[in-house]
Amino acid sequence: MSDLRTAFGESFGRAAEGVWHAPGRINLIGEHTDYNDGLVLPFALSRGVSVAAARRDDGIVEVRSRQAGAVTAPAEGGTVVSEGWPSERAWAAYPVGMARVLREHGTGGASLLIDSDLPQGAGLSSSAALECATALALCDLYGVEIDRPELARLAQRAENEQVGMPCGLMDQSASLLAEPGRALMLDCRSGLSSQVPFDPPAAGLALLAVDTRASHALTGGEYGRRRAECEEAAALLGVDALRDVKDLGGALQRLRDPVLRRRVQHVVTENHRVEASVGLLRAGAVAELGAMLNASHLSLRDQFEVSWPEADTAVDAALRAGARGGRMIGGGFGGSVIVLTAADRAGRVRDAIAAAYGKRGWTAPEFLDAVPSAGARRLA
Ligand code: GAF
Repeated sequence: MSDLRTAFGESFGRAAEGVWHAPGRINLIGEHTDYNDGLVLPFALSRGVSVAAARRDDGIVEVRSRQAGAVTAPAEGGTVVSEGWPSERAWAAYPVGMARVLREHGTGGASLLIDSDLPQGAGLSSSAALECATALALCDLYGVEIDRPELARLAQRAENEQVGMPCGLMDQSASLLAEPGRALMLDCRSGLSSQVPFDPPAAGLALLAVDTRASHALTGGEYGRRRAECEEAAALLGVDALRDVKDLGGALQRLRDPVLRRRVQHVVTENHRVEASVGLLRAGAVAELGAMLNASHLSLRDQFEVSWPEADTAVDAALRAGARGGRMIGGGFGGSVIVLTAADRAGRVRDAIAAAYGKRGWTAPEFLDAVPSAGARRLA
């Protein structure tokens, strides 16, 4: 990180006051449940976004990225989305939007140099990592104290209001609250969370993350459409959120629209799978998680309809090669899958996925280490 500090000095011609880091995430299970007030079980990756930063007294946020470009914008003002930024500035909506939300809490302008080792569009939550690293930097620089669950809500708000992406609370919470060797069981209604031990190698297992190389962009309409369908179904069923559906059979009978029925079926059963998965992990039955991952994938593919061909092919190839389970993660329509396998079978599983891709002439997938790692923190 001394490297980023030095680069900041060279880029801005003055010293950084500190360096902050926020990780990307993998969601073990609980997909499209967060904005339904439900349950999720993500953990943080070792990769993420780092920010070197220093205050400015002119009320300006100047963000420079080692991967993207440079953008200057006022720390105070309306929403980035209403300003209609062109696509080459879109990445900067996350830190600038974060600064605008935190402005109400007493932060101000800053110069930020951003570095990321997360593949973009891989569904590993690079946007939330960018928001959370920026949020920590601004709060520390201005001595503003906000507890982490609240900061996660503010980062979600920045993405909802400033960027215009109607995401739930999962990604920001994972980035800010995760602990090494643990998955985070988060109740997205109450905001309460607990740490669940998750250590596949200790059980002779490996969790592979596979970037399917089908890039996703959730600001597109499908994610928002799913969320709207869930809200419509909840309203028709007379509940605040799909979290509150207790009698699934009865609810399905009351809904006429087959699309809404499928959405409800996914959300309700996915919440159950999160609870069951937490039970398995707490009982030390990590290998049995495989069946939960498989059920989640089928539900996301057939009921929620957010999977994509590369994900289905990767999961299918992994299972044929003897993996215990696998599923798409994140919002869908591109991004990554996870695969749980016996550690001594991991090589064979990787080869099988690569071969399935080769047969179809697709760009080779990337395999990442998925080790539950620390949440966001100050590095220097
Ligand atoms: C994306 C969103 F940002 C999350 O809030 C969550 O809804 C996820 O898709 C699906 O579970 O990552």
